[in-house]
Amino acid sequence: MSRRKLVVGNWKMNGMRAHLDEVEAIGKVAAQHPAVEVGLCLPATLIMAGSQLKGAAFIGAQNCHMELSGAYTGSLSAEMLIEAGATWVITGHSERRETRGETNADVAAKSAAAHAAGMKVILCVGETLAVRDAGDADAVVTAQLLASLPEGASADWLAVAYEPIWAIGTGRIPTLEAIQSMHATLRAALASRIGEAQAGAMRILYGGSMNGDNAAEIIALPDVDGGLVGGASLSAAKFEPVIAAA
Ligand code: G2H
Repeated sequence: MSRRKLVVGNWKMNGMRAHLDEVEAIGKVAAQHPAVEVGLCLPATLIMAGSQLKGAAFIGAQNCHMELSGAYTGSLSAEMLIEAGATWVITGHSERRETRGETNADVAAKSAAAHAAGMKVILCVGETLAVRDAGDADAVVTAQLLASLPEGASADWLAVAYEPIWAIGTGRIPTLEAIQSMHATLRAALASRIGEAQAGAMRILYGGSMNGDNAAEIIALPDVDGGLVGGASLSAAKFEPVIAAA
């Protein structure tokens, strides 16, 4: 099964208008690597301006509400994000699951709402270090994925990101064997829910301290289809080697 590599920057709560030149530069890097699908999930305040400068990259958001409108102070709907210029959205990032109490059901509802509005989705899952050390990572992450997966999930509009929480922003990554093993486990779990063909077509990204030094060997793994990249996506100079490695 050939799956187009997908490399997406997650700027988290980083980026002011002064950093829009990096968006433009990353868009130009993306144009030099047409075999790779490249995107940047920006803070909401930069989506509209970033979408004017994005070049060959797509612009995404980092969260959306599960409703299309209503009395939800401070929230943004998928329709609003689309109008601003976002075509993808991250759901279920551990930083939201942990600090905002987002549940698997919330993640499924947000993912479904985003799809209904016309967005594509990167759905994140991952285990804590305690779970990994207890030997429960496969079971916990599989359960998290299946409980977070929206009805009708399809490789056309949904990608999964496996992000071990203990690897996020820490400079630590699992062994290559552990990454491949988890991705294969998640693909098998997807097959049990959406069938072999869809599971074989669905992209599963790795996230957690991916950078220009480690991206090539991670993305070369048979069940790794790209990366969700935080710190190393904040400038074109850091992000280019990750994109080139894909
Ligand atoms: C994991 C990743 C981006 P970083 O959260 O989603 O961040 O690459 O900084 O570990």
